[in-house]
Amino acid sequence: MTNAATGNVTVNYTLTGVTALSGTDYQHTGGTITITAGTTGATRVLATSGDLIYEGNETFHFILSSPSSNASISDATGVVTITDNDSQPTISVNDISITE
Ligand SMILES: [Ca+2]
Ligand SMILES: [Ca+2]
Repeated sequence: MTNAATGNVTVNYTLTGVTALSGTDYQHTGGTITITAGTTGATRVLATSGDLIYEGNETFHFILSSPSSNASISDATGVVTITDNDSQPTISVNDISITE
C-alpha cells in the first residue's frame, strides 16, 4: 500500500493462468490477504510445480478484488512469471560403422 491505515485492510485475490496452468504449474487459486493496521504490505508464498520439460517461462495473473472500505485498488493485476529451469533439448546423431 502507499501508506498505512489505522485498521486492518483486507483484499481478496485470485490466480488466473495465462500460459501457466492452475493445478499443473502452480497450486494455489486465491484467498484473502490481511494487511495489518499500521503496516503497508503482506506476503504470500506461491507454490509452483516443477517439471522436466523445456517450455520457456510461463505466467499467471495475481488479481486483487473487493478491498475493505478503508482502502482502494490502484492496480489490480500483477504478472507472476515462473522461470523455466529446464534447458533446451539438443539433437545429435551417433557415428556408426556399416559392413559392405
Ligand atoms: Ca511447467
Ligand atoms: Ca519446465
